[in-house]
Amino acid sequence: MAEMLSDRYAEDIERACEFLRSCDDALVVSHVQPDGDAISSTLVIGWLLDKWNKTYRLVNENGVPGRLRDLPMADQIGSYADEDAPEKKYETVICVDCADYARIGKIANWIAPDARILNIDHHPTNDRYGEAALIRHNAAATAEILYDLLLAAGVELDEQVGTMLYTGLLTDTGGFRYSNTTPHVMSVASELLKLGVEGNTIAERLLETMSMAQLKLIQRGLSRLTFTPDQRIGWLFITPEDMRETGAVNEDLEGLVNYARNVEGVDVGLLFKQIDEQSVKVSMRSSERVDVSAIAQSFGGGGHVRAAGCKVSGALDDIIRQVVERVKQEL
Ligand SMILES: [Mn+2]
Repeated sequence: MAEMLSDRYAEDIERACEFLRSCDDALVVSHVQPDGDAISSTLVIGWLLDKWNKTYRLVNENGVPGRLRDLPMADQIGSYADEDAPEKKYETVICVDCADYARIGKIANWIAPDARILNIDHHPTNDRYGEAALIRHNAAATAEILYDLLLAAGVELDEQVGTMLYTGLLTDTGGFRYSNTTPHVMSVASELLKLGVEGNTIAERLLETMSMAQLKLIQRGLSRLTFTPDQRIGWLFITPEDMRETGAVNEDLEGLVNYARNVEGVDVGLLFKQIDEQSVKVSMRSSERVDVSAIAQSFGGGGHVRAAGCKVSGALDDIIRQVVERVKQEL
């Protein structure tokens, strides 16, 4: 596996290891509304810093989504709202799974302006911010990069860190189904299973189980599913009332956009989540034909070729019209 990796990548791994070995009192942070890979990657860094007897703090703006709370060490990750601000701003920061620095959200308030930053990520739109950047665009997950890093660091893996890494791989590949499920991903997953990781239990919890609130939200979303006359673009929307009345939380929105995208013949699926009267979060999913990261970037967002997103200011109806028109231009 290692020989497939470029010299540049190997050097970046080495530099990242040096950064981690020499750091202390580090803030480990992932993006706002963290997903499985963001949480897993945060935990893996914490696990490694424990091995090396470093002090650190794990945090993100929103804390750990409910279905990820069973992960080892997950109770160590704090949220911006629930944690006390540090007395002194952090001078050393490790950002995982964050395409750009702004994606850490309000946590930026806890960080010194001249802080040393290590940036570990796999998003194609990552701009290599920070003092040290470890980026591999063709990695399926940040967790996949961290597996390479742990091997290079020469630490012995155990079931605990295996469970974290496996969770990142599983969630960012959609259960080992997306096109990013490479031979390398599968061989890493295989190594992790050998550590005793319970792949089936993790999959059951993260891919199969649904909360009642999530089901009710899907019900509402589906009742509004709309397509262009040629049925190549499909979309649905969710309002703040939907969230309130169903008792759903943000993580319950995950996968909803796929109901639009997965219909036969549809090239792009869109989910519009109204945040308030003046802003809407847009999630985009595409078939191989369309690069939604470019579309998202034109609205100030970013992401991957087949999965991207952005936040747009304006009224819901206007934004739906604008984004659908923009997608039409790409077909
Ligand atoms: Mn990721």
